[in-house]
Amino acid sequence: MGSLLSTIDSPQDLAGFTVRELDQLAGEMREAMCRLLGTRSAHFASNLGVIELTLALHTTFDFCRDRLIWDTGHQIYPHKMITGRYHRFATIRSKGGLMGYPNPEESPYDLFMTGHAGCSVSCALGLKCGDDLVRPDDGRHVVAVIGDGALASGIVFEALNNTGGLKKNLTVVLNDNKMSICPRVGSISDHLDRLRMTTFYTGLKSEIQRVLKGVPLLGDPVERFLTQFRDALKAGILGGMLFEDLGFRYLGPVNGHNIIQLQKYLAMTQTFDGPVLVHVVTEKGHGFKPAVEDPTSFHAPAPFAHLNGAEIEFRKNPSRPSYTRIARDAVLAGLRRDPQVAVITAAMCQGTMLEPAREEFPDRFFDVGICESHAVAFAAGLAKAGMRPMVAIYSTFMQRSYDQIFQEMALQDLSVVLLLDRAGLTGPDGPTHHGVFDLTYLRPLPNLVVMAPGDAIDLEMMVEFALSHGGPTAIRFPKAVAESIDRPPCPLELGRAEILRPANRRGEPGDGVIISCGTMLGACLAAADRLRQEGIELGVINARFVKPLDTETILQAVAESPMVLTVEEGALMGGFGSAVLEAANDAGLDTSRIRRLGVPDCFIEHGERSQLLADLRLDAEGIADVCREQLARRGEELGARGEGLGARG
Ligand SMILES: Cc1ncc(C[n+]2csc(CCOP(=O)(O)OP(=O)(O)O)c2C)c(N)n1
Repeated sequence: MGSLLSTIDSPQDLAGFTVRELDQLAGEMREAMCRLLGTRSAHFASNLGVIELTLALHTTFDFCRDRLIWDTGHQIYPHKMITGRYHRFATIRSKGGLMGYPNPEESPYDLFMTGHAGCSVSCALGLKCGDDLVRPDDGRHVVAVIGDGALASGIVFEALNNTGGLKKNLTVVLNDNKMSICPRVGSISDHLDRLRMTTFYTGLKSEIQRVLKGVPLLGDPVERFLTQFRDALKAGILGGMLFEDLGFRYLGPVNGHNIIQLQKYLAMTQTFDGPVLVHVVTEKGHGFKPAVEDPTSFHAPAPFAHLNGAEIEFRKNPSRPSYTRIARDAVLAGLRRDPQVAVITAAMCQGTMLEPAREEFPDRFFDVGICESHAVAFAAGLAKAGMRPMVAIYSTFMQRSYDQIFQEMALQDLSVVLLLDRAGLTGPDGPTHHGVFDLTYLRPLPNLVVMAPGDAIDLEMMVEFALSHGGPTAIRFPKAVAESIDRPPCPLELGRAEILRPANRRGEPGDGVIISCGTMLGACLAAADRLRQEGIELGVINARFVKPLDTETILQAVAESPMVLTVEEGALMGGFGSAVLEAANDAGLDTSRIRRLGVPDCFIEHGERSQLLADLRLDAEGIADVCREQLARRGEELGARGEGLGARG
């Protein structure tokens, strides 16, 4: 048989496909996934697991008009392949290419641009209610597909509760592959494990309850026996009791790799009145043995080369450690040093490299699932009880816990350490994952100390400092290979910046100063080196603390320098540069000499991190250019006023 996949421009092309043809198509989609992973890192195992489900959904519903939301969106590749994007599939996650997540700009089949877990049921319910109000005669079906990992998020239960109460016709497909990125955690996963054991159940709870109500309750001990008997009967028969009690009809468990079965039960959902949950059992990595055997490593693996069909070899990763690894090692050192130290992750044990902490300190390591707000409030509880908790969450996902950072952590002045990994531009994941807003949202919170290490040496010291500090702290670091800048040791002191090159040399004012926030420090030093060769002498300051800001050092630099450039890998609005501007303005200094470099007020696309940074001039070349520009502008201004650069102060 020839290639079917290349002939599919839209799901309509699947009409009339036989089961054999759909199975062949599924095989071709798997091959396309493997070819992709030969070139770049991408979400792999989750996508392999939903190929049959995707085909069944698109052959049962008409998503030209019906609505489909994939929770999180990392498992959208098969959907992209059959919704007119196969010819561009090889470009996925590269700059200018397809996004690795749903993107309404690419296709009307993608309704929301998403990447954070847990919002599918809420959005689907909103769509259903909206459609019922705006186009009540259309009878559109609305489907949300959610993984068992995302299911345990608090917001999902808010949505299930709301849906059950509204009794809306909504289909939730629970894609149960027994895994989050790491094995799923918590009691809901135990519940799902029990459900997987049961035989198919169609959710006729109301009928069964009628029968059960007929069982008479007599006096003790017969009453007790019958109550126990009734409960046992209920537990055995009402497989999906949790969902049924939330007002959903439960269908399942259904084999998620059998397209015919899937089509049958998905079609059945269209005939019911009220919300339905279809429990689909899939295998993460299905069809690719190494991924089935190790779904965690194959969630989003590094590019690999095939060997003998089944065996694979990963292309080499850089041997230098990442900032994540430096932070992890400092966390481990803290756990070893002090029995009161604990560490919490929200389903990102692998991404935060905390597996050794999980193995070595099972009592003080907590994976709370995809529940970031709970993670921070839980840490606050630990701190109140006398522990020293550290919460390792990516900057972008930490946004979920903002209210708990404010209320349970900062307002109580509790010693919780936030480790904001992936702060800055994260690269191929794109706008849903860039961690650029944390300084803006953390800065206004009283009590909170906010740090950004200039390099690996700083990061190590900051973790140690945070653990000994008697109040809430946050440390942000990027997704990058760690740099260690060669310089004399400079101990970390609360609210103190580090001067690497004085703005003022031997009593002579220099041409300006660069104030670096975070790991842009290396690029700032390199820019200063380049400019020195051109006769431009710049000072370089490593801010270290965003809050409290070292106003003494920074304001002195502003007062003495004709040009000040702040550099940060984060949103300009409300970020570090804003803090410098505010402080200078409060002190009555001339702020026109300050220029800020960072992420402007727009969402940044996906692409290699280095490319994206260069586009924003956040590399040595860009920083040097901005300095030249600013110095030229300043010179013109002073010239127009008849002052020379000698009147720098
Ligand atoms: C709010 C939030 N926290 C963390 C993540 C990181 N993350 C991406 S996929 C994933 C696992 C999702 O598991 P599941 O929903 O079961 O989907 P599967 O990959 O197993 O298909 C996690 C934790 C995220 N995308 N959003």
